[in-house]
Amino acid sequence: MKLHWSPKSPYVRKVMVCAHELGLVDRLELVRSVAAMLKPNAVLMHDNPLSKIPTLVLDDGLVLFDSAVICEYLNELGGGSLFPQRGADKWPALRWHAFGDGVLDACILWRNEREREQPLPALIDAFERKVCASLQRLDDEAQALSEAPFSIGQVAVACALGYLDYRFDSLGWRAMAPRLAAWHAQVCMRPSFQRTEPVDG
Ligand SMILES: N[C@@H](CCC(=O)N[C@@H](CS)C(=O)NCC(=O)O)C(=O)O
Repeated sequence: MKLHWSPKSPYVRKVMVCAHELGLVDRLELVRSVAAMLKPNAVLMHDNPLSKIPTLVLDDGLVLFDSAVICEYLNELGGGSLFPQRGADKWPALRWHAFGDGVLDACILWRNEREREQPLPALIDAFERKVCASLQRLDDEAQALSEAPFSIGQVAVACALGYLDYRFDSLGWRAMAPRLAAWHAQVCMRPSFQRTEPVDG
């Protein structure tokens, strides 16, 4: 399987964390692909016309995106339990997955805006408010995150927090969400997170 990959992308990180958790890393051929909103990548678009990473090309030619679909595919392939199928664990896991991805989506738009020559203050303010409100809500849920079985929900939330460390260091998110920070520190001890720390280059 070929994975369009970058060591910086938090969505790719979700996929790689799942691959490590499921023992599937050796089955992935990593292809370094640059994806930037303003620079569609022709090679990547051959596989994914949306020019986004992660994109997974299966051996039979089927191309999977986005990260949610790829993570679920890997979970099924590896016979894992990262996507609880039913019962009380399913909806909290899927909600945290959407919550983590939503925080990431806001952060990516926020970063794009702040790097423009003349960022729009109202947009910057709106992204900051949404991300900070999400951190406070997740802080209230820190105990639930630690008590629930480890799933795609925790993977997504922890990858979003890792992205804040990587790109929004000055936000000082730990001071706003100390219980969440303690939970995150525990999750970061997992080998799957240690082996997927974002790096420049
Ligand atoms: N919802 C997608 C988001 C993926 C995404 O936006 N990835 C970024 C890299 S971190 C990207 O490919 N950006 C290029 C673009 O938006 O054109 C997923 O979960 O895979």
